[in-house]
Parts: sequence; structure tokens; C-alpha cells
Amino acid sequence: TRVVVLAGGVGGAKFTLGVREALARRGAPEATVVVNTGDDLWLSGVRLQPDIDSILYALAGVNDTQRGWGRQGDTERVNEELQAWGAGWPWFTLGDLDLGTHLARTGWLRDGATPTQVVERLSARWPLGVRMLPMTDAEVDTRVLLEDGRDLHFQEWWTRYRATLAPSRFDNPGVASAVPAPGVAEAIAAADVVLIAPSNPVVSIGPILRVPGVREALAAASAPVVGVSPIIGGRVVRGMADVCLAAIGVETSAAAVAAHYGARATGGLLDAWLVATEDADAAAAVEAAGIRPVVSPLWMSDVAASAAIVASALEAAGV
Ligand code: GDP
Ligand code: FO1
Ligand code: CA
Repeated sequence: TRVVVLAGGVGGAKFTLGVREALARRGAPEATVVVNTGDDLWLSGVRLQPDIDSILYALAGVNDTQRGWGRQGDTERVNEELQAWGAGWPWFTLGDLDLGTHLARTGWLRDGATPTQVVERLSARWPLGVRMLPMTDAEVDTRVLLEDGRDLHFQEWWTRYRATLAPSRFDNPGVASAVPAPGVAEAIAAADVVLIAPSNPVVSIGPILRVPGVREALAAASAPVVGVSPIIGGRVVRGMADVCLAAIGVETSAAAVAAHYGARATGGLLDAWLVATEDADAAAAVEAAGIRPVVSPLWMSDVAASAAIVASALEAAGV
């Protein structure tokens, strides 16, 4: 079974653990996770890839599950020193172990490796059981344009202001001239099923879909495309995705996010959409939008729960 997943950070990581677990019970499984790199940034001279690292650390079992980012049991000695120099951002913490990853990555990039090659090298340390690909090798940023006219880097808006400043638009400078990373279009073309993780539809899945060629590859794929709702009971499970959805005029509901992705039959993305048991009444609206609704528990409370969600998605796809 060849599975391709489009994913962001925390929701993407929990879902990817479920993909690995669900596929472990099948013969010759092959999973490729296409990861958002729209929140990547340069800080204190190093390249950060928050969503790549969230998935990498989770698959390796070394992630900080409490915070949702960074390494378990990390310390902040170097960060204190950076703060003392006035380097970096006072509201953004780089853990010591996490900095090891950033230094390794930055060194390899300076040696001429592409982001795809860097992700491959980062993936070789632990037996991840899943292939990770960045969405693109191009540097793509996320800028948040505020209603008051200010223009902030996504990380500043998200971690410093906790998404409390009203956004009017999200931009991805650099994306228009980007191409999918090597292997992305090929994996989608060869897939038996494509899964859209329950990640932030605006700032995680959005940038992946904005890379020219990705939507075309999905539309042309012979595999069914099955999405999983990041909204349960009309609420985001964690984080501030509701603020992002509001900014693009999409209601925080399972049906509205499905409609935002659109039905494959009418030029959109989805063949089927998993809605939470709590949102069973959204099934009719999903169906009316031309997408097959599948009602299922969607809480990724542990790996078994995530694997059960993936099993439902694979069943919906008929694989
Ligand atoms: P980020 O890059 O770290 O912001 O993470 P993602 O974009 O991958 O995922 C964030 C989204 O995951 C949030 O908006 C939540 O709605 C969703 N999410 C988190 N936990 C769960 C869960 O247990 N079930 C579902 N269905 N969605 C979840
Ligand atoms: N999130 C925070 O809320 N505060 C931090 O200090 C912080 C540091 C950080 C360092 C490396 C990294 O890969 C991620 C980090 N995050 C931090 C998480 C993060 O950047 C966001 O949650 C995501 O980009 C949003 O998807
Ligand atoms: Ca992210």
C-alpha cells in the first residue's frame, strides 16, 4: 500500500504516527509525508523547519509531547546566552538539543545540500518508518497582513502575539516561483491513496497546495484523496487555526473546511472527508458539496486512536 500524506506540524505528527502504526499491519507498506515548510525561517544564523522537526521528533519518539514542539527534556543554556547577546527573538526559545538539529541542517545547506537532501540526512538517524519530503526546496515564507496594515512574520504573529492580532490575509512570498520538491509529484502519481492530515487548513495545508504543480498532481492522481477534519464539535482541537480560518472567510466547522478544500469532481481536492462523531450532523452538508462523508471518532489521543482514524480513511479509499 503506497500512502501519501500532506501534513503540518503537531496535528500532522500525531496523524503520521497513526499512519505508521496502521500500515505496520500490512505487507510492504510505503508512506511518504509531504511536509509544510511555509513556517520555516532563519533565526540567529540557523535554518528552522518547525513542521519537519515536529514530525521528525515525533516519529523518533524524542519530541516534547507536552509543549508540542522541540525535544523532550531539552535545556536552554545556549538560548540564555543568545538572549544576553540580544540575538534572535526574546519570545522565541531555541532548545540546546533542538539547536543541534538546526546547526546540522544549516551546515549541510551551506555545504550545498538541498532541503530535500537535508531532510533525507535528518531522517537517517532514527528508524522513522516513513519517508519525509519537504513540500518544496524553495524558501517560502508566511507573512501575516494585519487589519491595521502591519505585516508580520508568521512566527511573530503566532508565538509572540498568540494569533490575537486580527489578520486580514496570509501571504507566501516565494511560493509562486517554487516547484514541488523532487519526489513529491512522483509519490502522488504512484500513490494508492492520498491523505490530508487534520492539520491547519490555512497555514499548514494551504502553503503545500499553493506550490505550483501540487494541486495539478493531486487532480491527476489515480488515487482517491481522503481528508480528515481538524475541527471537532465546531472547534479546533488545539492552537489558533480558527483565527486563520476566519481570516480567509471560512467558518470553523467540519463542513466549511471540507467545502474550502472542495470536491474533486468539481475541481477541488477531496473524494472523501472524515468528520468527527460529534459533527455527524455535518455529513449532509459535506455530501451536498459532492464529497463523501465518513463519520468516525477523530480524537488522536494516542497512537492507537490515530491508527484507527487512518484505518477508517484507508477503508473509505477502498485500500
Ligand atoms: P502546527 O503546524 O503545529 O500548527 O500543526 P498542524 O497544522 O499539523 O495541526 C494543527 C491542527 O491539528 C489544529 O488546528 C487542530 O485542529 C488539529 N488537531 C490537533 N489534535 C487533533 C486531534 O486529536 N484530532 C483532530 N481531528 N485534529 C487535531
Ligand atoms: N512555539 C512557541 O510557542 N514558542 C517558542 O518559543 C517556540 C520555539 C520553537 C523552536 C523551534 C521550533 O521548531 C518550533 C518552535 N515553536 C515555538 C513552535 C512553532 O514554531 C509553532 O507552533 C509552529 O510554527 C506553528 O505551526
Ligand atoms: Ca506549522
